[in-house]
Amino acid sequence: MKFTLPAIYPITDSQISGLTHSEQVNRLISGGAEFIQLREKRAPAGEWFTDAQVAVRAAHARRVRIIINDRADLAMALGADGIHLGQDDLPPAEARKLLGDDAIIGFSTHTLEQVQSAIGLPINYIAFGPIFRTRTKGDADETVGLGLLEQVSRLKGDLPLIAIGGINGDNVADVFAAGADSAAMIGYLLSDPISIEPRIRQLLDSHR
Ligand code: TZP
Ligand code: MG
Repeated sequence: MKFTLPAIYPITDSQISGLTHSEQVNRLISGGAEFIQLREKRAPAGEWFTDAQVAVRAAHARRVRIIINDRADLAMALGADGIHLGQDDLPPAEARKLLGDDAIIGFSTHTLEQVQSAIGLPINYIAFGPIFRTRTKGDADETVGLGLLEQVSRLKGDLPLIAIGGINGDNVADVFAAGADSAAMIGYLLSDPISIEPRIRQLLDSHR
């Protein structure tokens, strides 16, 4: 399956939005999202599984692809389109064995060395960041900045590159200028629940 990344990549967060994952997905899709990651760092699987199931069904009913942060077991149980893995999660090759050739597998990187090691792995994109300071991820790695992002964009070959961390309406154009194919966002898109739909629509209209 050919995988094309939309310019804006929303990631759900129930603490920041104050909304269930399924409600965030509904609002994001109404605003034009085509690819969404469900990310739940606090609730145990049993607590948010039903909500995730509603979110995945809503996405699939509207032909939107949806992947799960961290958990291959959840991605499989939910019939999600794939998974996003961090450096300390299941190795991408193992996740690929579990999820199959068609799954979308994303992989987080924070240094040039990690990017170099990621090239050749069975993944569909790399995420690089945090580009700017972020309050969303408590244990975030050191800020990498636009200069390193640009270096990654020259190094990564054909691998789609997602910039993440502190991206908002004012700096999103800078990450595209530095070579990112897509900008992942949490806080800017979700912190004001009534702005979710207009914000993503506006961003997608400007950066398609
Ligand atoms: N990984 C690196 S930074 C980050 C994650 C999950 C948080 C991104 O959130 P925000 O609110 O867009 O800075
Ligand atoms: Mg992870």
